[in-house]
Amino acid sequence: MKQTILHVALLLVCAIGLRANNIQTANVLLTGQNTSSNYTQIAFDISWENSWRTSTNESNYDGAWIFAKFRKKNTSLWQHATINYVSPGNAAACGHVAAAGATLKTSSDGKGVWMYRDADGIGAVNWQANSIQWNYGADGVLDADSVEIRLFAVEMVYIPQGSYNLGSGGVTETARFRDGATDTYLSVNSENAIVVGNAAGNIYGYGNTDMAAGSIPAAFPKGYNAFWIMKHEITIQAYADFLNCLDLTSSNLRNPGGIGGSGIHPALQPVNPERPMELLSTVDLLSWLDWTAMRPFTELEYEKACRGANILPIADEYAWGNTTVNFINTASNSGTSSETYAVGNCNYYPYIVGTTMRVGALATNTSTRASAGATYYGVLEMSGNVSERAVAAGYSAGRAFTGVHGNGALNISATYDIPSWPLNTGSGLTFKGGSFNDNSTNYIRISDRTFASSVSNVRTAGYGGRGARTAE
Ligand SMILES: [Ca+2]
Ligand SMILES: [Ca+2]
Ligand SMILES: [Ca+2]
Repeated sequence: MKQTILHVALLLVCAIGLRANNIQTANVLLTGQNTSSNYTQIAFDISWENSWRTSTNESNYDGAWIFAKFRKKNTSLWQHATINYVSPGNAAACGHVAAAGATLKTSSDGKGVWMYRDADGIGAVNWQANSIQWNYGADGVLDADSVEIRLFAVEMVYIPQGSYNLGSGGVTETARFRDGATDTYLSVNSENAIVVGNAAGNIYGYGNTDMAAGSIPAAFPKGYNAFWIMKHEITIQAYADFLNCLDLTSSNLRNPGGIGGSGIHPALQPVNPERPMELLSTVDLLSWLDWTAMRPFTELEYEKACRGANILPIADEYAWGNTTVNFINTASNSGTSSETYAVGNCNYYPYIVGTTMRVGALATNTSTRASAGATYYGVLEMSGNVSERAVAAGYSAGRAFTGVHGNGALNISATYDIPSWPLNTGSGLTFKGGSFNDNSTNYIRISDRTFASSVSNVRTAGYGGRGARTAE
């Protein structure tokens, strides 16, 4: 996540760029204030590496989820900025300006914008002189108020709508999803409710485990409809950015340790900003997702994002679509922003590397899906590195989830406050993908559900996460 800080007097002034992961924003400024309609433009440049858009096979693209926080001078509360949304959300309707080659689109709740390629291509993007319209009047800011603005950008991958197969039929995958009548995968062809049972077309947990009777409701995101998922795990920098925007008491409450580096709140500066945040409790993760106006992904969406649409599963496959795993070894530039590994496609088992790996460390200009450890759609670290909490489909605690997004604000206890999101204990969440701190290769298989009902709120090494957003 990338942020830029603006100190604004009368909605004008200067910007500072902070370093973070791969994605960079620069030249952030407020311009074009309209005191009649109470909006101003947030202008910015943005760049990141390894971008793509393709209309063959995967037919998908990467992009950025961009949102802004502001605070009035002499206040400590960073609030979420309301971006102009006029249906259908495109730049022309919403008053945004996108550089040539880019698409800007506001989410219908006005919590942010997506930015992505408007045509097929591959390689780095560097889009300058973009702007998005901030409806400051809707956020209680007066024409003459002094405010600071921070602009954040998170790399995402677009997962297109399409049918896919759930479960692989692999014999080592605990509690795996399967068709009700036969021990093989189940085709998911819509977002309609899926009945739990032992008839063909029903869903079933292998061995009748971690799949309560009833059905998975229509409103539960199943991965058939399009969604965005973060390209990487949440980085330490992205989590530090969040803590730096909370008051000290809240930051201490949400800080599990592990930030490292120099600086004290509200200027925490991680020593390894590009490594994934670990030690996250359930509440830490879900609060970060609420604050960034994203949502958790479901375990069904995880399988879709890994396996791809209309792809026959390979029994016991890993995120990169086969059953061969090579653990990373032989690091170069360890702990830096250019950390790479000469060997391997997955960070797993504590006795090999013994710590987290820089996100994106295995993706290069010449890497393949298998060598980068990437999913069908190009999502990274979905097997290994840090383990990721997903909404579980097996019990009522998770089935209540309807895909509601965070609204950018936490309650007074610095905690997520969306009633339909899973609670911090119980059976509403699962871990997917395994971590460097695990010791069974089963956990890194796409369809393994070993943890389908056993996520607790503890802060443990190897516990991280990532976010998602329903596409529009
Ligand atoms: Ca006005
Ligand atoms: Ca992972
Ligand atoms: Ca909230």
